[in-house]
Amino acid sequence: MKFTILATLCGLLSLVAARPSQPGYHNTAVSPRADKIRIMPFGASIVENTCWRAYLWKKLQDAKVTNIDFVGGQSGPASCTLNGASVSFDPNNEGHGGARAVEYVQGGNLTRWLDAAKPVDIIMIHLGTNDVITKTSIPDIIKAYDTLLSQMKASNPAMKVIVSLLIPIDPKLFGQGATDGIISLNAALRDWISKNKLLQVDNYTGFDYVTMTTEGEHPNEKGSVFMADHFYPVVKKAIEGGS
Ligand SMILES: *[C@@H]1O[C@H](CO)[C@@H](O)[C@H](O)[C@H]1NC(C)=O
Ligand SMILES: CC(=O)N[C@H]1CO[C@H](CO)[C@@H](O)[C@@H]1O
Repeated sequence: MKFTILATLCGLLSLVAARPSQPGYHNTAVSPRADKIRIMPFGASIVENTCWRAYLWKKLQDAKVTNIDFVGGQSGPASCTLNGASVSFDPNNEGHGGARAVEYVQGGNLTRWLDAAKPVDIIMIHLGTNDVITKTSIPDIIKAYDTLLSQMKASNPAMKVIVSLLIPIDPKLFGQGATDGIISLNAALRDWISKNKLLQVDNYTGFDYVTMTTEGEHPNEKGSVFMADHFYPVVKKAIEGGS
């Protein structure tokens, strides 16, 4: 009896394993490729102007995960230092200061950028802070996320989508409404990420906007280290697979 159950289980498992890769499939590696695994950082100024990408790149290199290429038409920041030492990293990204998710959808920007960088294997997203600051409603932001996700899947159905919850912002900067808006958007994003079986990075919990940002919004060195540390296990797993 036990044996039969085990055999049945094994049969089921091999069926699951034999299925072609599905959108949002968590625990498989990106299909083996001769060239490098292409990873697009996507968002607004927190993606464009801060050093978490540099620290993430360094952590991956230090862990001998070197078969990667960060992609995108943007290139920066010009330099990043960590504990006083300069960090070398791949600066390519699609972070655009001031950008909103709803604008990206209207402009068709992401589709153009994905086309230019094709194939994108993994996308890392931190996006929506400016939508909240400009008082876009949460349902409208989530609708934009829906459209962006369909654009990613159209570009590469096997694309692994990593979505970061938004880091908090100081109410001194844009008022309590914006600070609370980030919390509401994160709650909606948690549901959306889980509904769509995407990979989540929690960059909210434990992030302190007083000590970890330069002015209440953009991560300083400490905040960028925090973000890199939180992206790292999720990105590494997406690259390598395994559970
Ligand atoms: C997005 O696309 C629109 C339409 O082409 C363009 O006007 C806008 O500048 C683009 N946004 C960014 C951040 O590149
Ligand atoms: C403290 C905290 O929130 N940790 C979470 C950070 O993000 C990773 C990836 O989503 C989670 O696994 C941690 O629990």
